[in-house]
Amino acid sequence: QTLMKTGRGEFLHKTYDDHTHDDNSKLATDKILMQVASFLRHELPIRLAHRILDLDRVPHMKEMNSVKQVRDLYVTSFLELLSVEKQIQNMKEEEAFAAILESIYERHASVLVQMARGAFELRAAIRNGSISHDSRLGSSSGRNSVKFDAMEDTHAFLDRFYISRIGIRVLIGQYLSLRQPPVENYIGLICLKTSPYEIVKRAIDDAAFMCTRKYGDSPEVIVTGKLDLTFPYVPTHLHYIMLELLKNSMRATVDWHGIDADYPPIKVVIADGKENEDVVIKVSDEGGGIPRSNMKRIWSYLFTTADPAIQEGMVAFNENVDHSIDSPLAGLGYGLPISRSYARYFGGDLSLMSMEGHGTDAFVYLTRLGNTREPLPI
Ligand code: W6P
Repeated sequence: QTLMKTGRGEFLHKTYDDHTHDDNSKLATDKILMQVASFLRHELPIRLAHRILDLDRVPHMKEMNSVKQVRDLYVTSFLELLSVEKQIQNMKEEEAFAAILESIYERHASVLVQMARGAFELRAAIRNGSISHDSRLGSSSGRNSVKFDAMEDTHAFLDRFYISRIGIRVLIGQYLSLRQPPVENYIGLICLKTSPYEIVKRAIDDAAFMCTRKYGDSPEVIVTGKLDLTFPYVPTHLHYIMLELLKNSMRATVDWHGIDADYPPIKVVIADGKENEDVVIKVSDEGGGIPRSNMKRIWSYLFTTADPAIQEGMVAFNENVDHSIDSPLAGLGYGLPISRSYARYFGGDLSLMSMEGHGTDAFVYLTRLGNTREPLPI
């Protein structure tokens, strides 16, 4: 998004247009790629440095091996970026830089799972009392003592960490896909004509496949609203969010009504506001709802019932944007908070309204890309 908002957006558009038939297109594209590479050479070390400092400071988790390993990855990538000249001047340098970014992208693929392991260890430590829920950090009674709520502060840390990771991966992904041959209607990762209906249909198929694999059957899904709507978005992000919601709704419906029951259909509505306003997708189920006292747990990285060592049956075959098969993230209970971070990253949101004893409505708010600034953790 930074690439689109800093004036570089202009260049990115030209990459696609000029590519097509212009004789000068190769030169023009090369120049743009060198500019984008130089921008990333500047921007990425800053972002990595902020995460390294945050990792250094987070109480308890900073001592865990899984978290230390993640820190080491960040340091390695930071140093790799610093080893490159600040200005990328020719295409040989640009290619070398792209190769570095590819290896960084790969190196960080497992970070979410590693951090989840750390969070799980922390939760276990809080449960067995070796870490107290509230503790004082710094001098025990002096002015510098800071109250630390293990649950809330760790959650906030992980939220910052994951949203920052989304941003870093969007920037790298955007640059690397710009280096590929142009695809119609795409600028890098962004599809200018993302169709919520098409994505919802695919997510329904995927969720139904997983639900059937686990329960032997799956509820019907009815989609209504603006089926012909298209808007600029990153399709992989939207697919991730919709798949997560539909899996949850299907599971709740089957659990609530029992295997072999007649299931009330899940209903999806696609709507859009006035020009340049939000696109909203609602997913409604009659799966019995969530007790209000459980709503906080739904969004928590720490309060999840899942154990990283246990894989659930409803495993996604393309659950995350890393396109991994049978994602190791499945069953961690991270799907909803990560989905919300995806929505928030581009200025949208995800919220759940529940009627205990009846069902749940999930609302996905999406912004047309280009209308918002990138939210960065402080
Ligand atoms: C439920 C629990 C849930 C979470 C997310 C989306 C939908 C639903 N339905 O019962």
